[in-house]
Amino acid sequence: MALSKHEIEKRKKALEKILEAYPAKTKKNRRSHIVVRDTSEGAQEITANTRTLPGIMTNRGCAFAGCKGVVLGPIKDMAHIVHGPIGCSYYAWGTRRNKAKTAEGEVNLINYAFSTDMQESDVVFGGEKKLIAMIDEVVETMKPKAVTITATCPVGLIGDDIGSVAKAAEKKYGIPVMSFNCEGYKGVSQSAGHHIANNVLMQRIIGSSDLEEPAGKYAINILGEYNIGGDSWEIERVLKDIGYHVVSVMTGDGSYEQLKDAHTAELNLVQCHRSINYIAEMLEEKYGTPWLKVNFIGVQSTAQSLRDMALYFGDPALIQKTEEVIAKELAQVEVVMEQYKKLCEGKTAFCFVGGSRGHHYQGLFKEIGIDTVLAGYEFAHRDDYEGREVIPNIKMDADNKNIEEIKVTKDEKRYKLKIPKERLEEIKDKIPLSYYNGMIKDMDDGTFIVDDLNHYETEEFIKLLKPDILASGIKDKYVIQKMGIPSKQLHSYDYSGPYAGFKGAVKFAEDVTMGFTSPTWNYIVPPWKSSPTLEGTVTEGGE
Ligand code: CFM
Repeated sequence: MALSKHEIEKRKKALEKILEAYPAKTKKNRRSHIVVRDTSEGAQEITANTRTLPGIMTNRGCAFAGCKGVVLGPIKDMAHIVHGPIGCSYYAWGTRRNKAKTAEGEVNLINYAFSTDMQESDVVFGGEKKLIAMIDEVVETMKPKAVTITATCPVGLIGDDIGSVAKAAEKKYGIPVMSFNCEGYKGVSQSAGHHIANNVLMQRIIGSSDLEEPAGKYAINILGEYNIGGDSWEIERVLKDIGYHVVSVMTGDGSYEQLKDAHTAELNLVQCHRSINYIAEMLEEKYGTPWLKVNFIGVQSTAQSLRDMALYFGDPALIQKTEEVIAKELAQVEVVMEQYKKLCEGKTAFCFVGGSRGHHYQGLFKEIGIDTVLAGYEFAHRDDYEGREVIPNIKMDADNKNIEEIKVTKDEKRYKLKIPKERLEEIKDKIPLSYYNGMIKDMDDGTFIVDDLNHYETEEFIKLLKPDILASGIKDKYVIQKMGIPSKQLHSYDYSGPYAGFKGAVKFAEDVTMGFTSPTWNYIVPPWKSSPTLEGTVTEGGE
């Protein structure tokens, strides 16, 4: 709900109060990462994708997490070897819930973690030998379609040449072996790792098959969908029902075999803009395939995205089929959603997730009557907040320059317009083609937008806004629950899901409602409610 001018001013003052606890320099820094939504100010700017100040308890991950964990990890028929100490792999193993399945007899390595288990002696004397042995073992026993080698921090520090190890292994085994210098420190967050992974996938795999025409009508790729809790399966179920041919999903339940054909699609859908907009842009540049920003989180957004897709292809039969499928799906979910809405109506939420969900889930919350009063991203860039129109104004710093910007050129043989030029002109203002509007413009006056929200601020904003639920991550979840507030993990979905698409929305509504109605809360007494946090007595004479 939008607040009045007076209320907005009050919020701005409250923010100043929260920031007062910081030393002057930190205060200045953090103030630039926080916006109180105020449409009277016009376009509001936020600082994003810069270093977290030392000492601040951030929720961010590292470049390695973004490269191996996020983008590469879900590709099921490739072996993802982590060159580094075991801790990096232990943390990354199975925690992201990017599900994958294969037909009997096909390679599916999704449940494995391959690590070189670097020891102190490898750090001192070099770890290349160990890596070579690891590749031999993995290729011989697992028969992967391709191999990735991802570097963790010590690898970059000691200078192991994973590039030449990869090259030699590729020669030896005749399958692609790709190296990724995605050492954790390579960027300010996992965002850097996304970019590094995007570059190599584009250079080495995408478009590497001989296929010239798509194997089905209305051929699409789904980009930035990682099948967390089965999300992409639910999305694909609906798309296939309408008649789309899904060439590849990047990278949820994805495969090397699918990725090779990705150039044949006639449209690229982009769900998570942050993690994969690089590939979307490069596909457009190289093959002329436009990308469409979609959002399959929430009933209304899903229906809207399906309509946008149908409009792009413009075939009356497809448009009609789309409406039929939407009607059929809505008939199944709307009544149920209404029931959950009755139990959730009027409540408020914080929606703070990595780089895209902080925006996407706000609509779904709204559908069950929950207003988002604070939202933000851990590591997104200004365009994810303010819209892609700000990209030319984003300042490059040393950290950004650290990540290679690769340039792709038009593939003279394969580049073609996927739909007639006049048609493109006609629809370009009606659907978000090659454009993302960002989060801020969708938020109500008086709400907070916070970049890289930290633990101190989380507690302070909870005290100020008293939300009924927090959408968050594992690092802050239990602190929040100990404050007596249900916390819905929106990275792993707390072992639940899918939350995408029509049926996923119902599952989400059910889980959130359960969070509110669980009797657990009657048994939790936050420590400060039963005893003061500080106790002391003043005695005379210093005794
Ligand atoms: Fe994209 Fe993601 Fe996200 Fe992301 Fe992530 Fe994730 Fe996320 Mo956790 S790719 S930016 S790096 S939607 S792992 S599936 S939930 S922080 S908001």
